Amino acid sequence: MPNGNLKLAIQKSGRLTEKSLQLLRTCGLDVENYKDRLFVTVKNYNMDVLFLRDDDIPEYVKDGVADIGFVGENVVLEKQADVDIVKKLGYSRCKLRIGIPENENINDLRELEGKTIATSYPNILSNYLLDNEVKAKVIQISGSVEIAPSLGVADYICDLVSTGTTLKMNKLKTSFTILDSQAVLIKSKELEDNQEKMELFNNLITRIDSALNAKNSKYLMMNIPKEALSEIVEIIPSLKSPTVLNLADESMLAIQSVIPADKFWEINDDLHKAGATDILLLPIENIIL
Ligand code: PRT
Ligand code: ZN
Repeated sequence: MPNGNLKLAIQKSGRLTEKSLQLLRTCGLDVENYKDRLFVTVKNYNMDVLFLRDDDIPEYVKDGVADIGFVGENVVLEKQADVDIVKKLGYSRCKLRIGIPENENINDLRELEGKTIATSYPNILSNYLLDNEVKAKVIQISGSVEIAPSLGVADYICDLVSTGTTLKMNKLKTSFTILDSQAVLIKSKELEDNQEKMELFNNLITRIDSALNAKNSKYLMMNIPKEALSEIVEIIPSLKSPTVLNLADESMLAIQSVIPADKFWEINDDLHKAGATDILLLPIENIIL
């Protein structure tokens, strides 16, 4: 497909796939059903989406087979591929953590000295230990790392954790965090040499930024008694000054504002106390600042 289209690699099937497609659709890109395809061409943008195993994405982007990719930061750092990490995408958050038997305690990183740690992330872990001047033995295991201590293969493990259930089921608990990870946008170093693709890329970045801004915001609407205006404006944690509109009932006003999504329940009671009624909280698709 040497067609001048921007080539984006995403995970074919796994934890990142749905969220990656969702982000593209929020960016207004019409990505058709991808099942059993190696790639699809976006109908309304000069872009091809390649479906790959997540482990292969950094290398393909480095080699220019794909121009850009959505992939876990943990994979990018482990593969040590020479690509640019452009932006954190806010989904598939997890932590790479040391896991230890639940009956043990570690308070200081130096207590890892001389221990054997099993992991699928030997590069990230070894670098972390080196930076902290701790000498431990790192052994690489490609799957089911969490069973290594009970098999007697390792003292501790270093693995991705999100809810912690897997560790618990294996009588392990979390200790130090080695890396806070999430999906990131990576880009080939050679992309800058291609002006047409860079235009497509920059336009995509604008769309991604607006989608990420919107995800963290909600649209708040309410009616208030006219005399409560200054009190209510104080309560609302708005991005900009709220919009104030007259209503047919001259004793009332309508207020509209964009607020941080996580703040609503903190201010709801105060809004009611100040006399706000008919409060609506709406999702926002995109925000172009
Ligand atoms: O087939 P392919 O190679 O493409 O996929 P994969 O099986 O290698 O990867 P996949 O789909 O499992 O994960 C893709 C990415 O999702 C990872 O690289 C991370 O960036 C991210 N992610 C987020 C996670 C987790 N959360 C996660 N919890 N990846 C793996 N896990 C595993 C972890 O390894 C452990 O086995 O889930 C278990 C722990 O989960 P909890 O909830 O029990 O703590
Ligand atoms: Zn993988």
